[in-house]
Amino acid sequence: MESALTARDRVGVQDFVLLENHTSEAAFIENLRKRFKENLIYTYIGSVLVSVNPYKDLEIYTKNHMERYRGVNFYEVSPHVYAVSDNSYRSMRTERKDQCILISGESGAGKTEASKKILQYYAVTCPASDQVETVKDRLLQSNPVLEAFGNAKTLRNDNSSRFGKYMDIQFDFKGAPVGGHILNYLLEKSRVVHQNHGERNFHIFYQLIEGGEEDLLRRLGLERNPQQYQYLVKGNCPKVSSINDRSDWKVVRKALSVIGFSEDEVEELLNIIASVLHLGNIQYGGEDSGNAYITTDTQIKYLARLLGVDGLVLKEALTHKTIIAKGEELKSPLNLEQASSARDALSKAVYGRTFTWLVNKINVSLAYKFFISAVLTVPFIGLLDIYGFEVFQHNSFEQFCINYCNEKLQQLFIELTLKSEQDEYEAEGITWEPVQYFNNKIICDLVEEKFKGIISILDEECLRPGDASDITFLEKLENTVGGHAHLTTHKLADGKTRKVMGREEFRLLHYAGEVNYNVNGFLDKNNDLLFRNLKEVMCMSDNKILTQCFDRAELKDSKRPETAATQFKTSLAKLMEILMSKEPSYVRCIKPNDAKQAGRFDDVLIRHQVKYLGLMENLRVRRAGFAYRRHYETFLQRYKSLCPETWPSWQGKLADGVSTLVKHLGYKPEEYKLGRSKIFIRFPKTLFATEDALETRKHSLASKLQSSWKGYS
Ligand code: AOV
Ligand code: MG
Repeated sequence: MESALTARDRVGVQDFVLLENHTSEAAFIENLRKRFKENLIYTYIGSVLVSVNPYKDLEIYTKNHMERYRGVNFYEVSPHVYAVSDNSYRSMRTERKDQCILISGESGAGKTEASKKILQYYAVTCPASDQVETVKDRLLQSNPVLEAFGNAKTLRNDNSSRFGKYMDIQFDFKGAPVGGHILNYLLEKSRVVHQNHGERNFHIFYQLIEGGEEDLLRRLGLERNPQQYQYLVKGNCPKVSSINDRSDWKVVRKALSVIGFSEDEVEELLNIIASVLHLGNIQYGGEDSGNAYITTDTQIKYLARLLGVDGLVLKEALTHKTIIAKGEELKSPLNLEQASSARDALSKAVYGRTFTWLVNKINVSLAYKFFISAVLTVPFIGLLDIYGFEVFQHNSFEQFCINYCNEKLQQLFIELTLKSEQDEYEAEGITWEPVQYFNNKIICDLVEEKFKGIISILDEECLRPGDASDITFLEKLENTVGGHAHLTTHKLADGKTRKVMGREEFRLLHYAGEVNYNVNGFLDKNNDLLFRNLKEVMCMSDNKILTQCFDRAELKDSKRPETAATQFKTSLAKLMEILMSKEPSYVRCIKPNDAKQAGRFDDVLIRHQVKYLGLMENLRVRRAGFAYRRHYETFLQRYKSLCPETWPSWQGKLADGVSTLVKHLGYKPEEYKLGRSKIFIRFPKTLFATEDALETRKHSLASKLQSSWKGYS
């Protein structure tokens, strides 16, 4: 009977730590299910927020909700992404330590939505001034722009992020957001020229075609029908029911002006977008083995005008290649296949570089104008929203990079929550029953290790002259790391072959599951080369964006650029360093079903995510562990005024001071432990009570002071 149920039976517990049977995965899932049914999508594991995508709009993101979480301690209100936002904000303010909020989960789990909610929370609740209003607007408006150019419909998510994003929000001494900076990671450029069945190209193309004004489309030489464009028909999916390209276009146009793009810049940006579509419609004639020639002159005419280049030179560059050998320029004609891939390489390069330009431009607009070198350091809150782990029927180089990125993030989570936490107890001499967990470092190493890692082997094949191909790369993988526990190829150690796997595939056993990668295209995508003469044409362009994207200096530089995977590896390593230097908070997103449907809680799918996200281990460490820890000095400094023996200063050993202080505050022995250099506090409520006592003392001091002032007047 419903009425006989206690609230706990019906809605579950809001912190898994309170779960009676905390070691049972079934109980964990049951708790998630109960809450999900009641539209309670958020639950804590200590300070980690677990979020289940509701796939419907919930009335929990209003201004009233934001107010409810503002300045309130974590556990006094129901779990919410706003509570995490507020907690990070207050830690940044009180401890003056940079924060970061790491949002993870597989594709479609709700990472991007969560990051937007966090940004909105800061925009609404943080103090403001005129200048700050502009910054807030720009921060918020950078989202629709980057999503238009960097997100697309995939089979997993109608608005899937196809680039990784790390955004720093800077705050001034009053706690007002005053600037921001975005780092972007490896855009999935191949989508510009090819989409799998049921997927789309980047949103911006459809927005422009559906929403662009008549005279704009006329000027760009575009028709209002995505089916006309080769680059938009591959997935056979021009319309998506959850997306309104026409109204999104208006949002993006407005956002571009708010961020500070001039009309000229917008015009040049759209010229580039239209040019990519025209490039895609260039067709070639000629036999497979013979020389290719262009059969579609209209496109060349539009391209020449939109990009401000000489049509003939462009035509020549799209059918020939030039290389410099022994200081001499050699030109040779391309066959049909080569010419098509040269055209596609140009489209990808133009789009990819324009995307980077866009991010830089947004960064200029977000830059904190009063930032004066290191003298005036401003605290940051970083928000990480990357592409989630993904598995398709056909997985290629892009999935390999995306899933590798997720391995790195999982590794960071393990390092910071499971490993370092337990290491610290040990270092501090706190007795502790270790919790076992799967450490995915072994997979990260398999991918990125020097010489023996998959990326190294791939690079080696990319640099090897002669007969190197995707297949020789696979063979090298087989020979070098074939016996690795997390890698399988179709060849067995005894020389026989495995039937379950394609001849061109290798399989990685990722932390989140098995993925078969088809090596077809790995070398080309990793090389990411553009023929010299195509670069030259772009350098000659009148388009001001392109002249910034294609620098003449690049033509003189004979050094081979780093491969795509190695660049990615290096930028991820830098990202990890940035994140390690900040105080992290976590949002762990879970996808409830594969059908993108509201109200459906798929047990198998959810259990799998709970497992690979390491949530049970996280809970175990949390249950047995301590919610807070502070160095003796910091703790004493902050709370010494609450005890007559430690105020105004403690002369003895720090540990003794802290011991005296907490005894005076009435801490019970089970509530805390004293380590070598830190005090460990088991429950948040203990620290909150101490914080409240401090507040009360401050207030009473302030009112005493006020009344004594009144006495003078
Ligand atoms: P992702 O960022 O984790 O996937 P999104 O944040 O784009 O996933 O979420 C996918 C879709 O789920 C959104 O477009 C919404 O329709 C819905 N959704 C997610 N969170 C919420 C929420 N809190 N309330 C209502 N609807 C939500 V990917 O970028 O593909 O890895 O790479
Ligand atoms: Mg996303």
